[in-house]
Amino acid sequence: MKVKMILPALTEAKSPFFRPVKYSMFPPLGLATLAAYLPPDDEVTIQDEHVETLDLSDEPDVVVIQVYITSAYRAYAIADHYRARGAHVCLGGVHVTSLPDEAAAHADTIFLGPGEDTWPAFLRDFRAGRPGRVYRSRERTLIGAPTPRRELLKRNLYLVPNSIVVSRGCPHACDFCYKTSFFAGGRSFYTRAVDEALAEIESLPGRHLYFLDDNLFGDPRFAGALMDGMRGMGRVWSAGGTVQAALDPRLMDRAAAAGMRSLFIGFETLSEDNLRAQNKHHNLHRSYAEAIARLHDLGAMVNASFVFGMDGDDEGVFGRTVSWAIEQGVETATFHILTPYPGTPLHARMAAQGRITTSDWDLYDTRHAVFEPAGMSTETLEAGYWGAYRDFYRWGSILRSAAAKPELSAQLRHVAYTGAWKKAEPLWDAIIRARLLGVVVPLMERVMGAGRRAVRTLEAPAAEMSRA
Ligand code: B12
Repeated sequence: MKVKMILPALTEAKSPFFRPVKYSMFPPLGLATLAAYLPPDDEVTIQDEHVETLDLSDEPDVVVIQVYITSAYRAYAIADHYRARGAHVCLGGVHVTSLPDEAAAHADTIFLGPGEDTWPAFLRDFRAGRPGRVYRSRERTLIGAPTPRRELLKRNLYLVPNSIVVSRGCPHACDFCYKTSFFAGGRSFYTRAVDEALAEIESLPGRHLYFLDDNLFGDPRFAGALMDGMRGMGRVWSAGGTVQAALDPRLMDRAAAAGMRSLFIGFETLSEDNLRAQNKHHNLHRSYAEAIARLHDLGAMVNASFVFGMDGDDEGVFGRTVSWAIEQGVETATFHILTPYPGTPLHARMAAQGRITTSDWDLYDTRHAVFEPAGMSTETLEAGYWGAYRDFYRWGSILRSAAAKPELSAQLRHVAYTGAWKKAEPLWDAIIRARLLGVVVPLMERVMGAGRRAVRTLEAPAAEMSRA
């Protein structure tokens, strides 16, 4: 059987917001996960429109398309194309789960929720000649799940080819998160077996990893055991975590010893009223500043994520948030405009209040205000969002933020990292367009390794002297 798997994208040709750097970051791990359920004699290919031009001239038996909200229209166009060519088209992913009726109009079969139980069930039915129309995930487990077929991914087209997930979902339930609808009807937080996760990590080439888990530390016992198992593997990695986890010294010490180099944290807002209104209770009464300081003390960088446009936000929120992040010495920040994704409690609330202003899914990219904000105009919200990026990544801000750190080596690393990441984005874009990522990324790893060794060599005598 010929199976074609596609991750469509709102591409450069269609959107002025297409950012090659951002979208060349991670390969389509979800599709590689599904491919692992196919027997070796099936012919399977994975194409990711974020990094390559799709070949739509082939004639597969089954087409699998992963649908996100901003790629939904493109996904439906590709689906219609392949249905017209006689393929059996399967649509799944976050957006299909939130709006099944919309997606069903373009599919032979739709899948709701994670695919580990539904996809093999469909394959059995399809081979038996009686595929269903809708498969809804109910049995949620990653124990014994096959390892994603990464050999189908074009590693050299990505900045971080070694992405991995060892858990799904999150123990919390914030109102704006996709989790409520995606994991409806079953467990919404579960992990792999520690030894299976470690075996997958061992199998990855290179040194750097990125855990794409929504909350790697959601189960501290699992995370602790994973960290202990990774100790001594020589890996360096980044992940997403919470303020709560960053303030857990036992867990963070073990994470740092296992090679944690940076943590993406959803601070979301500096206002406790906003946190309460969004049901993000686990951030309440916790010191953000202390969480950041502890990570810095462990040598880990912080990517702080903030959301603008919550009901308690006024026009001053942009300046306050950016200044605060700079004062804390945060290395990178990600800003978003609050986006009510269909299926979330936030969307239900805003729809009930009549505040949703558009259902053009292309605009649901966290850069556009798709609802009426309470504390400012739409224009102010959008302008403030862009202004926050501009102000946070000015050279003056980068230097001020780096100066918040006590040691010279940490200051240098801050400037080098933030500069190389944000200021050099046009250069990265050129590298990506010239298809040179596969050459440049390993080279950078070597240069960064040499840089780290040089700093250690310089710091060793200084440490000796300070002890004397
Ligand atoms: C990595 C990632 C990306 C990466 C790469 C995508 C990729 N390679 O898969 C990049 C950086 C490109 C990206 C971009 C964006 N992303 Co993104 N991304 C993620 C993230 C963090 C992890 C995805 C992942 O790898 N999960 C692990 C794998 C194993 O699971 P999975 O991909 O979900 O696949 C499983 C199921 O979904 C299902 N499945 C999926 N498709 C199909 C199809 C079939 C037929 C079947 C049977 C099953 C099935 O089976 C798989 C196995 O269980 C998710 C958050 C999350 N946890 O899902 C957000 C997420 C998917 N992204 C999101 C968004 C909003 C975006 C952006 C709009 C952000 C932006 N402002 O630009 C862009 C859109 C890009 C575009 N051009 O349109 C939202 C989507 C919301 C929505 N309602 O659609 C999410 C949920 C995060 C959030 N904010 O809540 N993203």
